[in-house]
Order: sequence, then C-alpha cells, then structure tokens
Amino acid sequence: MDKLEYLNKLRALQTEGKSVKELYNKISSMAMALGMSGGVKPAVKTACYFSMEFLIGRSFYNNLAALGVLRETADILAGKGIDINVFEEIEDAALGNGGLGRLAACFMDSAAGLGIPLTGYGIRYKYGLFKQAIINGRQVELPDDWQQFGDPWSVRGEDKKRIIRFADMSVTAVPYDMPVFGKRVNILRLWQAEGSKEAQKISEYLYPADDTQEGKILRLRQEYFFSAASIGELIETHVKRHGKNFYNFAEFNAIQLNDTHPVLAIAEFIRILTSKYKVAFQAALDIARNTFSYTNHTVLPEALECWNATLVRKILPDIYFVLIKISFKQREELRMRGCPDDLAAKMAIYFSDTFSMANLAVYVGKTVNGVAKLHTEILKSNLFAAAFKYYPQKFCNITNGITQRRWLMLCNRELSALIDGAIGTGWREDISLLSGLKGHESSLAGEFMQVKRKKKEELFAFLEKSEGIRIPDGFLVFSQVKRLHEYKRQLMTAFALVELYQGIKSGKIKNFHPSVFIFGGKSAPSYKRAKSIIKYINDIAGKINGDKDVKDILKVVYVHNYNVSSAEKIMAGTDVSLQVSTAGLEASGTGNMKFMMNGAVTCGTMDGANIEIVDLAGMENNYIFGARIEQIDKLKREGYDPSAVLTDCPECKNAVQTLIDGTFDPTAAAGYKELYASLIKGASWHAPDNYFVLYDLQDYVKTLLRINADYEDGRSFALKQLKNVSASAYFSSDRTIKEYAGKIWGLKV
Ligand code: 26Q
Repeated sequence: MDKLEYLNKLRALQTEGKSVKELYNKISSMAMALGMSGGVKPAVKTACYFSMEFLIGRSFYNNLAALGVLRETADILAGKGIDINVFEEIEDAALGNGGLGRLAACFMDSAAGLGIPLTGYGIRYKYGLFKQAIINGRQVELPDDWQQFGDPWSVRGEDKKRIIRFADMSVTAVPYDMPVFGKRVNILRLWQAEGSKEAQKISEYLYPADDTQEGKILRLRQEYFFSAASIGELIETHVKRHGKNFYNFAEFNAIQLNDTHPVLAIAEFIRILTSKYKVAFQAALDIARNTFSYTNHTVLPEALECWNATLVRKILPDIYFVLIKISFKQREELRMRGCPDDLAAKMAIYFSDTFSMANLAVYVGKTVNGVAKLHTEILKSNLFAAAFKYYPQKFCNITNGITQRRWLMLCNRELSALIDGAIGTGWREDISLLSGLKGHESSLAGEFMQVKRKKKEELFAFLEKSEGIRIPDGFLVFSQVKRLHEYKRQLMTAFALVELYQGIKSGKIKNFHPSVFIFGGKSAPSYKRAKSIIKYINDIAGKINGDKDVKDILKVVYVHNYNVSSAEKIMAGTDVSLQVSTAGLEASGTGNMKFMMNGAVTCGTMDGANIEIVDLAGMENNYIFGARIEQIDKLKREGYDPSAVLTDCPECKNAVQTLIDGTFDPTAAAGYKELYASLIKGASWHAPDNYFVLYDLQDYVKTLLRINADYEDGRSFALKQLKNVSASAYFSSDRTIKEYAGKIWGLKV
C-alpha cells in the first residue's frame, strides 16, 4: 500500500456507528500496511538493544506522524465529523517504569528516524506499569491491561517461536514485532511467554515484587527468558547467514545491554557457543567481549543487581557453571596482571554465594558507559574505580537524549511552527539545525509568549478535566514529574511549598506572582516512604487549594497516573522544570531535556545532565542552587547534623514540623512520623537526612522566590526560555544514538 492508497481507503472508510476502539484498530491496521509495504531492509551490521523495559506510550499519533499521514488523517476524519483527539482514550503501552524504559523507546525512534539498523529486544508484559489512582491522598495501584484496546501495532511471529529451558520447566517464547517507522523500518521484538500456567506468568507483569523469594525467582526467569530468546535467535540467524564461524559474529552484531537486567545474555551466548557449537571457552569469551556493551543507569547501591548463586544453580544450572567459569577466568587474568586482592574483590563477579551482574557486564563489556558526563565520572572514580584502573579504555560517556519527534513536534505543534517560521523546516530532519535559532530569540520572544500561553491553557484544561482543579490564566507553572524517590527530593519541594504558603499567608512574602506547582509520579508499591511523600504532597495541596486567602496566588496539583501521554502535555505547558536531586545521584535525567526543548527553564541542582544543560543554555538562563557534589561528599565524610539546620532556620523548622504537629495528619496514620525520623534521627541503614533535603532547602526556597520575581518581567523570562530551546539540539536522542552507533556499535551513520 502506498500513501495515496492509504488516504483513499481512509476516505472510503465507513465510520458511522463504529466505536473508537474499532476505528483505532482499523486505521492502525491500514497504517501498518502502509508502513510495512517496503518490508524491513536487511543491513550488514545490526545493533541490538536488549532492555527489560520499553516505555513506548501511545503509538497511534506517533506512527501516523512518522509515516507522514497524521495531518491528512486528521483532516479526513474531521470531514467525517470525528476529532482525531478521540484516540486519546486509547491508553499508553507502559512497558517500563521510568527513565531507563523511556530512553529505550526514544532510541528506537531515533534509530529509525536516522536510518540506523537497530533491533529492540524485550518482554511483552501482559500488564504494564500499574495505573495509579490517588484515593484520599494515597497511591492505589490498579492493573494496567493495555491490550484491552487491541494491539494493532504488533505482529505475532508464529513461525519464530523459541523454546527456553529452565531446570524445572520449558517455556515457549513467542515474538511480537512492533515496527518502528522512520527513514528505515526497524523492529522492536517483544517476547511473550506461553505454555503452562507457570510459564505464562513470566511475561505477565513488569517487575513483580522482588522482596519475596517467589518474586526473585520470577524476575530471574524473566531476565533469562528474554535474554535467551534473543540470543538464540541472533546465533541461529548468524549460522544461517555465515555458517558456524563465530569469529566474525561481532562484524555483524553489536549488543547493547540496557543496565544489568539483560546481562545473563552474556552467559547464554557463551553457553550456546561452547556447548552447541563446540567453540573453546576462551574463544567464546573473546567473541562476547567484542559483541556486548553495557550501559549503567544508576549509582544507587540497591539497584545494582546481584543474584544468589545457589538460586541460579537451581533454576539455570548451565548458566551457573558458565558464570563460575567467567569469574575464574577474570581472577586468573587479574592475578597475572598483579592486581592486589582488595581491588580484585571489588571487581569480583562471584563472591559469598553471589553473582554481581554489574561486575560481569564491566568485565565482559567491550565498553561501559554512563549516561551524562558527571555520571560517567562517578562510575570511573567510584562505582567501578577498580575496573577503571585495569580497563580504562572501556569507559566512555554518552549523554542521554530525547526524541524531538515526540517531545517537540508531536506535543508542541505551535512551538514547532514558530521554529519553522524562523529557520525553516530542515531542523525536523536534522536536529543540529535547531541551533540556528540562536540570535533570533529576541525577535521571537513575543510570539513565543503566545505559544507558551496557549500550551498552558491546554495544560490547565487537561488538569481541570483529570484532577478537577481549575488554574486561572496567567499562573506561573512549576513542574516536578518523575518517579517518586527520596533522592529526587519531591519532599524538599513539599517543604518549600509549605514555607511559601506560610510566608504568603502571614504576609512575609509579598508580590508573589500567582503560581501552580504540578507534581506527578508513581512510587514502587512497596516503597513506604515514597508513598508517605505522595500523601504529604496531596495533604498540602488540599490545604493550600482550599485556603481562600491564598487560593488565587498558590495552587498545587498532583496529577494521578503520570505517564508518557500526560507528560506530553505537562512538558509543553511548563515554565519552570524542577530537577532537584541530591548532587551525584541522578544519573542523567531526561525529563529535564524534554522541558528544556519545550522552553522551560531549569530550577535544579548541579546533577546529572542538568550540568550539561546549563553549560549549553547558560547559567544566566537557568536557576542552579544547592550543594555541589564535592560539598555532599564532604558532608558525608565529615558528618552532618540536620537538626542544626532547623535550629538556624525557623521557617525550615516550621515546615518540617508539619510532619508531626498534626497540621495534616491529626490521627498520625500517614507514616509522617517515620519520614520525620528519617530526617532527624536516621534509620538503622542510613544517617539522618541522607539525601540532604534540609541542607538544600533554604537555598531552594530563595531560588523559587527569585524565579517568581524574575517572572514579573515576562519578556525577559521568555527570552531565557527560548534560549533553552535554541540550545536543546544537543539533547536530541538523534545525537545520542549517532554516538552509540559510531563509538560503540561500529555502524556507519
Ligand atoms: C534492579 C534490581 C532489581 C529490580 C529492579 C531493578 C531496577 C529497575 C529499574 C534498577 C533500575 C531501574 C531503573 C533505573 C532508571 O530508570 N534509571 C534512570 O535512567 C535514566 C536513563 O538513563 C536516567 O536519565 C535517570 O537519571 C536514571 O535514574
């Protein structure tokens, strides 16, 4: 089918009496036929992105845009009395938790957009990330049955099934291929587990609780399941094309491991080469070392995956022996190089009945990369310091990016049109041209202010519909949307809000420009503190929004079920992006980039990609505050007393006291006491206020007030915002994926 045929078919489509779901499936199938008409072009070398998560969001608008038929489809449907926005009721495919999963989706989009051969491999979870309801201020988790609308964008590969063997059962892995459209068609291949009831469970849920023994086994099975299915297929294809000579495997394949979750793929690869094809172990290891590369996405110790070796031996005995062998090999190699025991221990793959997936990935990986400059430096100086000493050439940085197709062109047509008008449409193909905006900001400021106003109106309409809260025109918009985690410090924003509220109410804060603070984000179901923080924010929102003295000046909204689709609206309609993690803990952040590209200034700490954002867009066009990483390190070394901060700062003290003085929780049922204790007393596993919330709080409040005052000069604020847009080209995942292709995968770009 070609474009003309698609459009004719759409014109002829009988739409009357059809439900949104029926239309969605029909039009999507037609678009699939259009997109797949040229098939998937073979490539000499293909990169494979192994990831436990692909946070795709809605495919409908994105795919129609990628196929170049979105506008015409909207027009034709409008002619039939159908608003294309009706398809917003089709829910997102949320096959990921957050940053790492969304990054994988952006990479797939960019590779296809640039014509780079990249195949994604993952799991087709029946239920994606839970849907979040907020009931009485608390998070409630509901199952996310994303396939209830049908799945017209996948093709089941009945003939490409594979059998995956565990010690106690066999599972059928059935691929579902989702094409990714662009300059070339790439495939995202998601494996579904079939067979017995137990077998099916493997692809039922994204990340089942892993704090129980049962949950752990299931997660281990998931990791092996998709890694083994993908590796099995790649090896089989190689043998078909090139015979049983594996020395050239890396000439045709590059495998990127998205964090440690698919690292068992290394062991599976060596297992098949050595046992099925009788390749010598050392040769198989060498081939693996040319094929696999590893990206680290977090420095938090609790996220560094380790597997209990006895468990691995029980469920995956062959893999266990391969892991032991690799570990021996590594020790021998290090001994030969005169590595002292303490350093060798830090790099150990196997120790006290445990396998470290990160150490395995670093040892075998051809490259190890962090996702922002600071993060990579931390990997080299801290997390993997020993390995950096022995394998310095492996380490490289590739700063994250986001796809401008979804995060600018699709979610902000108005800003895109403004850019077209100023520099032409070339930037849509070649994002580096966006820098051409530089120098034009001043003449565009007026028009930009109108665009921002329109996007804010749309956002406010969405908030009113989804949260029942009306925000008047002219409000300044601050947003903090991301997963709920202590290190991201939503609690610090909550305290700042209490201070602002109390200051406005008492008259101490004057001339405050009316502002709204938008929060959104899900907490892991078992993460009690994060859940208390959600409740606290909602309690604060209730109080502030209900206070007639401040309600025209300050508002707070907690967007329930924050996901890719609500993100698209929030990014476009925000003035100030809050990126306030404790310095050294946010590997990169990608929300910060989405906001920037839509013309929000960053109010943030010197952490993750914020550092590169202000480097490129100018300190003077953003708002940086808080302790730098060196200060944080010093405080950690020398000790820090959060109570002293409160003694010195009565406003901070008042804000923090609201956790325990009954302001919000007269029955003491909300878990606030524990939150309070974590700040003041600490806990068995950490020092008091280990994320330095109180340490940075006053600087944060001052910075928010400074932003508020600066906003009074609307034009100069708009200029700052626009300067962020013109400096944002670097944060396109087109740039990022070209770096992976060139520096790691050895693909021509
Ligand atoms: C580990 C062990 C057991 C179970 C689960 C996990 C686990 C699951 C998810 C560990 C980590 C994750 C996700 C990490 C993540 O999303 N990291 C984010 O990655 C983004 C893309 O690189 C960065 O921008 C963010 O800074 C980083 O937090």
